[in-house]
Amino acid sequence: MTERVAVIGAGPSGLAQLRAFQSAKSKGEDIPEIVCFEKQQNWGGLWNYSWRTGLDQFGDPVHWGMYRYLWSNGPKEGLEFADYSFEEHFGKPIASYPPRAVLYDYIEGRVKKAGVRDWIRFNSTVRRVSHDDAGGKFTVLVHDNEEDRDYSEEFDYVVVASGHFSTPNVPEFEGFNTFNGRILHAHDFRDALEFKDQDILIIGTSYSAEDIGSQCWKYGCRSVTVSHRTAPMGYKWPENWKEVPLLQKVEKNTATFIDGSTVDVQAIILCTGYLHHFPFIDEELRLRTNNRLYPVNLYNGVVWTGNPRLFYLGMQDQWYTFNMFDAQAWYARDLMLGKLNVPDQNEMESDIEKWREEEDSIADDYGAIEYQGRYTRHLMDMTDYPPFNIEASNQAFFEWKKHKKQNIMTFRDNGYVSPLTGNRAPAHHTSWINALDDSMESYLQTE
Ligand code: FAD
Ligand code: NA7
Repeated sequence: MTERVAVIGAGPSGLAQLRAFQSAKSKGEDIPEIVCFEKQQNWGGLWNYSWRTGLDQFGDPVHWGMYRYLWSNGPKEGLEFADYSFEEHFGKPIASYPPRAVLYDYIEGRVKKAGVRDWIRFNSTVRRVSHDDAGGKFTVLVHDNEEDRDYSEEFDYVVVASGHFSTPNVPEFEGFNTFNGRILHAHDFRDALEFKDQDILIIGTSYSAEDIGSQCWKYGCRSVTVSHRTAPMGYKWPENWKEVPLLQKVEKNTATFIDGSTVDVQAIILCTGYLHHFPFIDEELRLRTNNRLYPVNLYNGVVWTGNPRLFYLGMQDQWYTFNMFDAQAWYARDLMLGKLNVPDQNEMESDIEKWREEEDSIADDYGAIEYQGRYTRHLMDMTDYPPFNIEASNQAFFEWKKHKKQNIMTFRDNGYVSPLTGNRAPAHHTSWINALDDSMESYLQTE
């Protein structure tokens, strides 16, 4: 086969695409040439931690937004690769909320075994993707960061797997210029110890707000105030934690909320989400969406309807992650291999509309989990991605939701049933509140 595929990004989504092709190859199938461009020095995407914030050593925006002491915010039973169980990787059952380094090791283990590293060009930032309608090819302009050199290559297919939790959404509030402390976005948060003995204000009520607040509390901040735009999170918080309405203004260290209440704080952390930001993709090929379960213009959540040789992986708001990216990658692979086809653009758009209408009628988080599980199964059913027990994954998510409601500071002490092996994960040896060492060595200890 002489066709060429460009994969942009070697995070969990891009690596899923590489593994999907390698899996077909190992079964004797003829596959195209795959070139994966990764701007960082290593694979793993967000799971590849760095202390850096702001700009990287080459002057480009830092991709990473993960921080020290991060433990999975959902159960690992909701993201387990169907072709590579946690038990296979670690040689024993492990607890359900692995810290970042443990998940990184798991992600890396599968692709090391598959032997796809040679398909990746590291230190290579994609600067532009354009399409020549006459010639039918994509041109990908790449910057080699080490050599400070630009070059272009042509491809038959492009898979965008550059993630969408890296460009911060940064609102401004009145008086920020007068604040006598640090104002940062979650993207730049690295070490909770920075805020030890401080009173902190968090804006936002989603995963980052909940987890960064919990981290700071665990590592000794004096108080946490969380300000909401729509609704409070409503968990049973510790006594030095309160939820307040939206921030109205800041004067020096005093924050005033729209109900007139005030609090003095030394740091403000904006946990206000991220933008889908793809400045390197030509306008007519560029995905424009907010963070939702079924973005526009992506047939089966993956195929760019304006040009079905362009794919976007992992662009959904995420309950399911690694296994959903896999299902998407296997599906995209089979389209590229010509084993599957897409209908015409109108049909694709009306199918998308049906999924989006359904999404709009979802009543609660349980409905959203069930919906994304169903979407993942829909893709999985079309390919040879090993079928796994979606109901068991849904169940793990449902129990996770209940455990969070029972106690937001101890939910990570629970274990769930693997959708692959059917085994229930053991409890971690130390309660999350007391486990200050997030290293892999510590997590994998049995006592
Ligand atoms: P990413 O992991 O973002 O990887 C994208 C890759 O593309 C990166 O390596 C990047 O360097 C590269 N790239 C980007 N632009 C270019 C370019 N122009 N040229 C070349 N390369 C490029 N999910 C969970 O399941 N559990 C969790 O606990 C969890 N915690 C999270 C915590 C935080 C703080 C954040 C931000 C996200 C978290 N997530 C979590 C969700 C996370 O999005 C997924 O787990 C996963 O990392 C998404 O994989 P991805 O490959 O789509 O994107
Ligand atoms: P999310 O899940 O997109 O949530 C963003 C939050 O920020 C949400 O609570 C929003 O409130 C809030 N927000 C956004 N803009 C504003 C403004 N202008 N004012 C006040 N509040 C605002 O992002 P997260 O970072 O929490 O999570 C993203 C991923 O990172 C996730 O997958 C995790 O695994 C880690 P709203 O409810 O819309 O009023």
